[in-house]
Amino acid sequence: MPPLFVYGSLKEGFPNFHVNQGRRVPGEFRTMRPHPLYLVGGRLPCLLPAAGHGLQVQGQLFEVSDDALARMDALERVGQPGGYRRELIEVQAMDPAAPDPLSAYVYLQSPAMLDAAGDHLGPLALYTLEHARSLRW
Ligand code: PCA
Repeated sequence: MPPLFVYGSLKEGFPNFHVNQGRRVPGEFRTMRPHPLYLVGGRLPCLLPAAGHGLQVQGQLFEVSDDALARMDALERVGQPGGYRRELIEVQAMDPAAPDPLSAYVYLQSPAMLDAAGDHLGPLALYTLEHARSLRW
C-alpha cells in the first residue's frame, strides 16, 4: 500500500487530523513537480492535477491501512460529486539527505469544481494554520 501525502486539513495539528489514523513518516515532504494549490471559498484547500503549474506543495506523509484510508476517503467524499479523487503522485522528503522520491496517494480536486466555486487564493506552496483558521482571507 503506498503512503498518503496530505497537504491540507488532514495534516498533524490541523482541523481534520482526528480523522487521520495513519502513522506519520517523520519530516516534511513536497510534491516532486509543481501543482496548483488553491484555497477555495476562503477555506477549502484544493490541489489540482495540473502538474507543471503552480508550486511544489509541502505536506506530510502517512503510512495507512485500508481502514484508515477508507475513513479519509469518506471525509473527502471520494467518488461523490464535488468530492476529491485519490490518485498517485511523486513526492520527496525536504531533507536534502533523504532517499529517492516515492509514489504516494494524494487527494486532488477537479478544475471544474474550482471554476464553479469562484473566488480562490493561490497558488500556494503551503497550507498554514492561518489558512485553516480564516473563514475568509
Ligand atoms: N484534506 C486533504 C485534502 C485537502 C484537505 O483539506 C489533505 O489534507 O490532504
